[in-house]
Amino acid sequence: MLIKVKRGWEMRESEATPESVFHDRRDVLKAMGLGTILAAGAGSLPFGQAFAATAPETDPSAGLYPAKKNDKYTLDRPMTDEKFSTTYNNFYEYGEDKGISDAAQKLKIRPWTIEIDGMVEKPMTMGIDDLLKKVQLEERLYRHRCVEAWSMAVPWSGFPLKDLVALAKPTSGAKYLQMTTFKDPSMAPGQKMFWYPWPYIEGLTMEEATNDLAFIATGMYGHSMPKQNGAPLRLATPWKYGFKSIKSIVKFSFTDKRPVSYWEKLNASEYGFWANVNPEVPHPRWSQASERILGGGERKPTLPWNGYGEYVASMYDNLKSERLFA
Ligand SMILES: Nc1nc2c(c(=O)[nH]1)N[C@H]1C(S)=C(S)[C@@H](COP(=O)(O)O)O[C@H]1N2
Ligand SMILES: [Mo]
Repeated sequence: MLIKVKRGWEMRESEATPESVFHDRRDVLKAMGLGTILAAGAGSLPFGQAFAATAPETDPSAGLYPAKKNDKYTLDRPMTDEKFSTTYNNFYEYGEDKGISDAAQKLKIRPWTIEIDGMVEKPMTMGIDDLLKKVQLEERLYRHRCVEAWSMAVPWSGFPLKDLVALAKPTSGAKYLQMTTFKDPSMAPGQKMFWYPWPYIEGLTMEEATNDLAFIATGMYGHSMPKQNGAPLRLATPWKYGFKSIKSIVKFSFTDKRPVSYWEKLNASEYGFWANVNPEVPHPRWSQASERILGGGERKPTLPWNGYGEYVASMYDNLKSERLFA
C-alpha cells in the first residue's frame, strides 16, 4: 500500500489517549456542578461523553430489556463500569480515536433492515424488530480483549448467533459466514476517510458461527445497545480479538469463500482471519502477554483463548498449520 495511513486504532496502548483523561474531565465537570447534565448525555458540552442508554423514544425495542441472565457464563473479574465501556470505544465509522461516543449519536437505528443472502435456501430481508420477535434474548457476562491490549468485562444482551444461522437455513456448501456493517457516510463521517476499505466486514467459519459462545448482542447493561457500541446489533466472539466483533451489522452472507476482513485488507501481515487471543504470540509491534483493564488501569495477564478454551479450543485441533493467533 502506497498511502501512508496513520491508524490510531493500532497505536500502542502507551501512546493511546489514556482513559484517565476522560475520568479527569468528568471530575472537573462534577466539580463545576455539571455532573448531572453530563450523566444525561448532554452532547453540547465541550467534552460531554454520552454514556446514557439510547433514548427509549427512538428505540422501539427498549421494552425487551433487561433479558434473563444465562448463568453459564461467569467472569473472573469485576464487571467494567458502564461509564467506561460506553465512552472508550473503537468505531472507525465515527473516527480514529476512542472518544467517539458523542459522534456516534448520528447513527440512525430505525428503520434498520437486515439482509441474509448467499448460500441459503431462500435469501431474505427483515427489519430488526421482526428479527427480535423470532429470537429469545438472554444476558451473558463476557470478557472482551482488544488486539491493542485493553480489555473489559460486560453484560451483553442478545441471542446465540447459531439461532440466526438456523433461521437463515444455509445450504450444505456454505463454509463461512460473512458479516457487513452499514455504509452511509452521511450518518458516519468516518466513512469519508476514503483510504479505508468501507464497509467494515468480518467473517467466521460455520463451525465458529454455530459455536455456543458466538453471540449477537443487541443490548448491554440491561438495556438496548448504545449507538457507540454498535446498535442495533453487533457480534461478540470473546475468544477472539475485539476487531472480530463487528458492529451495526446490516448483512449476513453465507459463502464458500473465506471473507477478507476490513483490517486484513489494510494490513494482512498484522491482522488475519482467525485472530484468536494468545498471550504467547505477540503482535508484530507489541506484546500480547497482558492487558490493561478498562477503568482502573490495572494490568492482568492475558489468558489463552481469552479464557474460553474449554468452549472453543477443539475447533482448531486440525488447523495447527494456520496462523490462528493474529
Ligand atoms: N463496524 C465496526 N465494528 C467494529 C469496529 C469498527 O471500527 N467498526 N472496531 C472493532 C474493535 S477493534 C473493537 S475492540 C470493538 C470495540 O467495541 P466497543 O466499542 O463496544 O468496546 O469493536 C469492533 N467492531
Ligand atoms: Mo480492538
